[in-house]
Amino acid sequence: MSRKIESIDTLLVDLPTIRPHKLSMTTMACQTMVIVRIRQSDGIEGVGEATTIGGLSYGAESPEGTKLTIDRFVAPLLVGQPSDNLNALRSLVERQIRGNNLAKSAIATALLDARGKSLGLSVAELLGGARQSHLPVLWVLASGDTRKDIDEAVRMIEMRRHRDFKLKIGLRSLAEDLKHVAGIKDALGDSASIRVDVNQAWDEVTAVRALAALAEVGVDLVEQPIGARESAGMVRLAGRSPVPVMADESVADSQDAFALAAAGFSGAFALKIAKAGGPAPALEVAAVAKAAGIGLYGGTLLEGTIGTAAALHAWATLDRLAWGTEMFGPLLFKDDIVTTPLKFHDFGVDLPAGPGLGVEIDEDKLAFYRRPA
Ligand code: MUC
Ligand code: MG
Repeated sequence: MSRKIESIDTLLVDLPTIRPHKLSMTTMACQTMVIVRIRQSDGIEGVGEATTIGGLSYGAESPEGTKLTIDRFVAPLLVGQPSDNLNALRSLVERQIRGNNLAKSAIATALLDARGKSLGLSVAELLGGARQSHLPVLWVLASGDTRKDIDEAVRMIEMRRHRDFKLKIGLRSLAEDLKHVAGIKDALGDSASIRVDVNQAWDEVTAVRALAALAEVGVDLVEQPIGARESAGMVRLAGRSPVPVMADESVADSQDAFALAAAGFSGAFALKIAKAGGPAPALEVAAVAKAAGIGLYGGTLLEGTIGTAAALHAWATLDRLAWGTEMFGPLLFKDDIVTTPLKFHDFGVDLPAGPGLGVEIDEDKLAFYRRPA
């Protein structure tokens, strides 16, 4: 049966965080989600989500801009088109719309959800099939306070919710950051893996000194120490660092991945569906990494449950995630807009069962948290 895309609606949802989340470029007290609802002519609805961090402070696309891009440019292109061929729809969008990968990711997610529901298949099945149904999940310690971070980590380990932790650094002086990281590593010892994310805050000279000191302290991984566009510096740092270096903001899509790999980058890539423009393009980044021998990490832009589920379906299809995942987004928010939250246990999360994403919107919660139109 040939189904058509009948309508595409977007709305903004603001969910408060459980505590301030401090990164080098912003402190979050709330997360804004762009929720996309795509209705097919057979009545089936697919949902998608796009988020970023701190308005325009993390990336070049804001939630408000993403909503506008979808309403003004993507929806008119797609409404009325047959909804069954996702590759044809992707080509249509890619031909007409440059960049705007957050918008593309939310749309691709909603189309996959609708297609999965039409066929009775999960999104992971549409992407070739899951190789794992329980994925490891790290927690980010970002209260800004060493004592509070230690207490939070201890609680997480006791609950068997997380045992890998990422610390957000780069806002304070290097000396203060090193004291903070060493304090947490000393308190947790070998019961936890400690990684840090600098979110581009250092220059290369600072990074050289910092990488050596962080290795001394026992940190397992350093994410994005320098600017997103300083690819040559990322290659140099990864080549000389005593601790593995992960590219995050430097690697959005498969072309970035290829350029870094071809320039000799060794280390790890953080995959994000939002950066790449959807689950399928994010898996293309993974294919380049695999060919280049670069380790993978299932990354988040702090999506809520809908976006997190979409990413989990993609990461579950991979044969190896050397650094696990950080798909904890829904746990950072005080509430949720789905009927059944994701199940986090035993240091990981269960892949939601299909069809589609395997998650359903709670209309009352959505009505409560949505921004007035
Ligand atoms: C980032 O840069 O990794 C992921 C977890 C978190 O707390 O922030 C994000 C973004
Ligand atoms: Mg990062």
